[in-house]
Amino acid sequence: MTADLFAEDPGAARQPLGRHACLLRGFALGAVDELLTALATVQQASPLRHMVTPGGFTMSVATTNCGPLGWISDRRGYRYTAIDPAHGRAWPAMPESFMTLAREAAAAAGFDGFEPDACLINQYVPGARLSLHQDRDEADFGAPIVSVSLGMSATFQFGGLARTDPVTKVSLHHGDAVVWGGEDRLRFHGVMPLRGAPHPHPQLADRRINLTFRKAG
Ligand code: MD3
Ligand code: FE
Repeated sequence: MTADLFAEDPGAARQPLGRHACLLRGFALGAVDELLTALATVQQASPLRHMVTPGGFTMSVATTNCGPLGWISDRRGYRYTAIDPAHGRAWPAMPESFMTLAREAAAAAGFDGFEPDACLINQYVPGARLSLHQDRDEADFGAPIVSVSLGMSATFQFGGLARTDPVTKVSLHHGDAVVWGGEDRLRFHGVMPLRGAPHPHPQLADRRINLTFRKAG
């Protein structure tokens, strides 16, 4: 008999990244097709776009949002809005498949009752990156953040509570989820320039999509 090690120990794919942070390898794999179908609907209503930072730089990552609140950046700063400035209407609703996945990932990491009101969607093509930053535009740092990676692999870097603290690198692959809460919620983090092999999924061959679920309001 071949032992099903994963079924006997579902914690085997749970990898701690901090006291209150954990990587759930492959957690979203079973939901990928459903997520991509829902994502296409979201993108039709609110297309991906390259936002401008307060310093005047155009981000290499392309961004959109779904849910009651969406994260935006422009010359005036970073903030959450209920309205997509691209067309003046509400951001598209958070798909049920997104919400379920976010709740389940949070619960698997020990955060029961996670109710995100914002999902930031980032698209990376080769060369796109996200420099080291903290997520601190949310009203309440008590809720965790859940991140889901799809498509090409990326090297994620996370540091400490000060920008100059040493960083640790971890590869994030298609289907991985990461949950950051508690004392790890305000760690500096970023994504190295995307490079490497195309992904076998036809819709994700030359890009990486990251879904970041937050309680912003
Ligand atoms: C670690 N996005 O949009 S989410 C972002 O892959 C962002 O697109 C990354 O960082 C991406 O702000 C990674 C993973 C993440 C999110 C929040 C964190 C990691 C975090 C908060 C604290 C520490
Ligand atoms: Fe971030």
